[in-house]
Amino acid sequence: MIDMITINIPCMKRILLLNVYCTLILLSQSFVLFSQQDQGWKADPATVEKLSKSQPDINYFEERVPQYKLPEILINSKGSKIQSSGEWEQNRRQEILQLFRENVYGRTPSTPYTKSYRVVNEDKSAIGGAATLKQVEILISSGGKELTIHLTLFVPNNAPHPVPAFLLINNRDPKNTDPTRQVRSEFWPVEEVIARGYAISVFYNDDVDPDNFDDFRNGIHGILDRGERKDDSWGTLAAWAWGASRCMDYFETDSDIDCRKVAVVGHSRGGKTALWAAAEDSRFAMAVGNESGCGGAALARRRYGETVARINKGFPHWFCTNYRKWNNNEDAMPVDMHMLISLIAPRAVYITSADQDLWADPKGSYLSLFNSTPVYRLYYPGMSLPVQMPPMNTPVVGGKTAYHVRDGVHNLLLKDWNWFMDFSDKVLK
Ligand code: GTR
Repeated sequence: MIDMITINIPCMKRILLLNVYCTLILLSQSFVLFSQQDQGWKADPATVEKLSKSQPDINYFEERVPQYKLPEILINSKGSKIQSSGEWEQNRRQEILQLFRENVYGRTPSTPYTKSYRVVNEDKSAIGGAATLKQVEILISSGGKELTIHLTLFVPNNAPHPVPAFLLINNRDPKNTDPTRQVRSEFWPVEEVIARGYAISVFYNDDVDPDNFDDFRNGIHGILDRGERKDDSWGTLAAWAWGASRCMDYFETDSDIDCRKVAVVGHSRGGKTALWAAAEDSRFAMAVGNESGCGGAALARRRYGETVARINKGFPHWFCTNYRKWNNNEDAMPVDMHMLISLIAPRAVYITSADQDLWADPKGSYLSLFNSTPVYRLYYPGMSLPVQMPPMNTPVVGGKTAYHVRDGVHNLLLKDWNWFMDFSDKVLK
C-alpha cells in the first residue's frame, strides 16, 4: 500500500501537470487567434469602471448603448435614392445642410458687414529664419459696431510658395499659441509644422464670440444679430466657424498661402467647430475634428459619454435653441453626425479620439466617419474604411478620410499633428 501510494502520487502529479501544460498551450494559442481577429480599439474596462463610478448618470458601457437606426444619408426627403455626386450636390447635400442649420448649429444671419485686414507685425526671420511671422487684424464692422479677429500666421521660408496651411481654432489659453515662441505648446506646434513645409495659423475663438452664455449680446452676435432671436438662430459654435471663414477670406488675399489647400483644425469644442466650418464653407480643403465628441463627430443616437441633453445643459450658448428638442429624444433628430461629415465630402476629413477620452465616444466617432463613406464613394467609388476600429496609435486612411485613437487623455498633441501631416501630405500636397 505504502509503496503504491509513493509510486502513484508522483505519476498522477505528472499526468496532472501535463494536462495543465497542454491546456495552457491551447489557451495561449486560442488567445493569439482571438487577439489577431480582434485587434481593434476597445474601451479599457478599468477606464469604463472608473468613469462610470464618478459619473453614474452617464453611460460608458458598450453593452448599454441602445438600439438605433441612423437616418439615411442617400435617400432624400422625397424618398428618392441619390445615385450620383451631381444629385448629391444639387439635392441631398442642400437638404442635409439646411437640417443642420435648423436643428443643430443655427443659421448665420445675412446682415451686411464690411471687413478689412491690417498686417500689424511682419518678421521675415522668425523661428531662426525658418519662417515669416505675420500678425493680422481682421476688422469686421457693421451698424457702427466693430470686432477684431487676431490672426497669427507663420509661413515657411524654405518651401515652394504658395504653401498649404493649417488654421487652428484656439479654444484654450492664448499662451498655447504664443507668437514669440517663448512658450512652445504641442497644442500648436509651429516649429514642427513649418519644418514639414506647411504654414500654420491660429485665431482665438473668444475674439469672435466669448465662450459664455450672455444671451448672445457680446461678440459677433452683438454686431450681426438684428431683431429677435429665433429658434434656429446661430449659436456660438456657428459664430466661431464663421470666424474661421473670415480667416480664409484673408488667406485669399495673401499670395504666400495656397488657399485651395487650407486645413481647418479644432480640438474638442474647436473640433465640433472645425467640422461645421468645413461643412458651411467649401473653400476649406480639409477639416480635422480632434476629439470633437458630442455635437461633433460622435453619433448622438448612441448616447455614450456626453449626450445632447448634457451638452445643452452645460453649454446653452453653443447650439441653436432647436437643438434642445433632441434632449433625451435623439432618435427623432432628422440628422446624425455621420451626415455632418458627409457635408465635407469630397474634401478631406480627419477624425480623432483619445483612448481615455470616453466622454467624447471614440467608437461613436469612428462609426460616424464610417457611415459617411457612402457619400465619399459617390466621388471615389473604390474608397472604403474597415468596419472594425483600428488599434490604438494606428491611423487608418480610407481615401480622403482618416481616423486615429491616440493613447492617453483628452488633448491635442504633437503626435496627433504628425499624423494630420502624414495624411495632408497625401491629400493636400
Ligand atoms: C467639455 C464638453 C465637451 C468638449 C470639451 C472641450 O466640457 O463637455 O463637449 O467640448 O468641454 O471643449 O474641451
